[in-house]
Amino acid sequence: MSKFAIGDIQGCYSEFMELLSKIGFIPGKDTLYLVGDLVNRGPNSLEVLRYVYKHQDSIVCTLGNHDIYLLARYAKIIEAVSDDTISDILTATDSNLLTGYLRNCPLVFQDSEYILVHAGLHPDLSLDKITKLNNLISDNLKSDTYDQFIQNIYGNKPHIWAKDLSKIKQMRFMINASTRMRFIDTKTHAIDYKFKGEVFNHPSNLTPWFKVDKHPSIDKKILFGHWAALGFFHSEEFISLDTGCVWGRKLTAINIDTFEIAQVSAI
Ligand SMILES: [Mn+2]
Repeated sequence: MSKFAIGDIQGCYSEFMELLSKIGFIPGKDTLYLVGDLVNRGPNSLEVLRYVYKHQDSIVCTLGNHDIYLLARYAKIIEAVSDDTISDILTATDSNLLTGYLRNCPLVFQDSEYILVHAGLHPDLSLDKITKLNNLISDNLKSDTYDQFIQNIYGNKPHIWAKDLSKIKQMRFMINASTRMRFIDTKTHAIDYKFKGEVFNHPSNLTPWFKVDKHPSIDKKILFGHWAALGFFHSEEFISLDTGCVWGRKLTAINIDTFEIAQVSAI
């Protein structure tokens, strides 16, 4: 009964299978936490999604920006971006089941020790607020009118949190924070969408979201991905899991009971 967490897979199915065999993952016995971005940019997104769908009873997955992109493409809300690699999912005979699975994944998942999220938790949102917005967004994604919902939540604004935002703007902010955020403005905590570089070489007005004092109600360790340039790190409060497999680097798993790490190189 081991519990593992794995970073951004992004269609790297061969490496995913190699890593699962390396850690000895047994579906039905072990549990696997995935931080999202199962699909896109890599070569075998459809196979990754089918594996996760098949073993969903042993897997917890939070949504990443590329997973939401897939839902938006499936709902025909946006046009294809030139480097996307998800067209075989859109035309697959089981596309409805696979996207249906993603629509049932949360943005944020908590157990007694960990919080799982793709990009991060915004420091201006209390854990209570995060939980409420997470549930509200899940209800909308599961509903029959999810395509209209996705249309409403697509966009960069608002990038600054305010308590008096309308519900839809609160949800848009929450989705962007939990699936896209890396740096935020040191003063306003505005989400920055431009700078994707190294943590030690960032503009002085920006700070990584996890370096801001987090809300005192968040007393669990946060497992996150989305930030290939950051790579793996494990601190008192955070485990960063995206080690850039799709960019030719590594796919990383951590046993979250023993903190043992396993990695495979990109093929
Ligand atoms: Mn991402």
